[in-house]
Amino acid sequence: MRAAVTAFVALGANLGDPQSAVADAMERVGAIKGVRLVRQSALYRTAPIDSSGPDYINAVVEIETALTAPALLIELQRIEHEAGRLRPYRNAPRSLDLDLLLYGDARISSEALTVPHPRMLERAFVLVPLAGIAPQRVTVAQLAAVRDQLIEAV
Ligand code: PH2
Ligand code: MG
Ligand code: MG
Repeated sequence: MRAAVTAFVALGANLGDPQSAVADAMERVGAIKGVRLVRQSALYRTAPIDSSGPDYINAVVEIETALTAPALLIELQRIEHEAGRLRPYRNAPRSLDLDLLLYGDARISSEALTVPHPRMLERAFVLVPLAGIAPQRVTVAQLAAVRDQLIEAV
């Protein structure tokens, strides 16, 4: 088996019952064959950023995985699809969004996938939960840069 890689996945939802969708998705990510759930953040209620509709519920999980990044992405997209995710337009309100933030220290730039996630440093809804479970991955300056964005633990 491939050596396990530590990766981080961001979860978000703002349609239907977003709290259940995110909690359920955390379990589903942990149930992917070749993935072990290492840590899960608290759930946070966050104001939409460059998006519309109700507040989001956001969280981040740390996993260990034997899957390649593209194989992991396919599994994450399957879980989004099973949660009823539609993609009518960019940043549309969604029943579930799963974004691969970090995959070891890999830098990936393909049509399907960019890692580290290109907008993660601009978003309190990623940095705050990430800092909660992996403080060594986020700096005080990065958190300070997003402190105007509304976010509260659920
Ligand atoms: N996701 C987006 C765009 N805007 N805003 C919040 N608060 N939470 C999100 O998960 C989110 C967003 C694109 O994926
Ligand atoms: Mg996203
Ligand atoms: Mg996404």
